[in-house]
Amino acid sequence: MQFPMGPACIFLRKGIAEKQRERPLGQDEIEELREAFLEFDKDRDGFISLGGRVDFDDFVELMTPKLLAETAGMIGVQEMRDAFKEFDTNGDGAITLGELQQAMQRLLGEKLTPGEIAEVVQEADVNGDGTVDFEEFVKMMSR
Ligand SMILES: [Ca+2]
Ligand SMILES: [Ca+2]
Repeated sequence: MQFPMGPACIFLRKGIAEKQRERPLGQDEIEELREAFLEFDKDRDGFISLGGRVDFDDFVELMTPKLLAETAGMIGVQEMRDAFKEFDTNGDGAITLGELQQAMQRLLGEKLTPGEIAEVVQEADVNGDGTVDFEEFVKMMSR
């Protein structure tokens, strides 16, 4: 049976990636854009030509979706921790079958059967204790 680890993983990643895509740009990302902008703006008049005159605000607007899409694929440790917390609702450091099922429904609108949930946990549960801890969660998400 091919289900459900692959598809489930994609759902999980998609959930996180979508959250990433909605976030505002960070200060370092703005700085990065400013540097890129200055490289284009050779005569330093505050405008660059991208098929028309573009000032820095336009440039940020233009580049933001691209930048967010790029970073959405790279899920950092902080995002992993946040995601893990969403699953581990009682905060004991382990995701149980019940918690996973609730989280899938709440976060992703996916109604998996208990059998499917059990398969997800079984696949992720490297040490075989029946729950998914943070380390196992990270491994599962990085596949
Ligand atoms: Ca828990
Ligand atoms: Ca485990």
